[in-house]
Amino acid sequence: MIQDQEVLAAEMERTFIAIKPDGVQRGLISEIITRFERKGFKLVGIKIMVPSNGFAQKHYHGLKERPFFNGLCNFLSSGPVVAMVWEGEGVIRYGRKLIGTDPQKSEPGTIRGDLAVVLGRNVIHGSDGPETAKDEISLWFKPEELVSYTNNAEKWIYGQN
Ligand code: IDP
Repeated sequence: MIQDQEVLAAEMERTFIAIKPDGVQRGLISEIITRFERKGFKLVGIKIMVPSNGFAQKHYHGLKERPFFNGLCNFLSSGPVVAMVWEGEGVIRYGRKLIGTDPQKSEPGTIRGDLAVVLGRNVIHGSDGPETAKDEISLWFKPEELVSYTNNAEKWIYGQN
């Protein structure tokens, strides 16, 4: 039974979430973690690091042609970032909902709606789809840095089959 739960946990959807340097400097780490945790998602990886500019360029490689690319990479590498992997049913899509979009267009209640004002300082990153999630998780984390475990609250979050 415990083994089944472990297998289930290992197969659950995962997404990459990063608290950007502005979020860290503004003291928003616990606020942001709380929103994901309270929803019922499970933290399976976390570290704090200052990414190099080259690393930031790898992370944002899809935006290389955009005019704001250099500024964005300089910003991401300007200070500590909290890199995380969150797990749960629908976590990629719903994580984006928790995050919001452009701070000016995001509803109150979302992270960017509540905690950010401009596009270039939007405090948080979240993978935008399953492929990106996979790529970003493997860029930021070694497999052994991710922990598969059963959280006792899961049976209350998902119900029992
Ligand atoms: P997302 O983070 O909401 O998925 P993307 O379009 O993937 O948004 O852009 C990545 C990041 O680039 C954004 O989070 C934001 O920090 C930055 N960015 C996007 N558009 C602009 C812009 O027009 N000016 C400055 N920065 C931008």
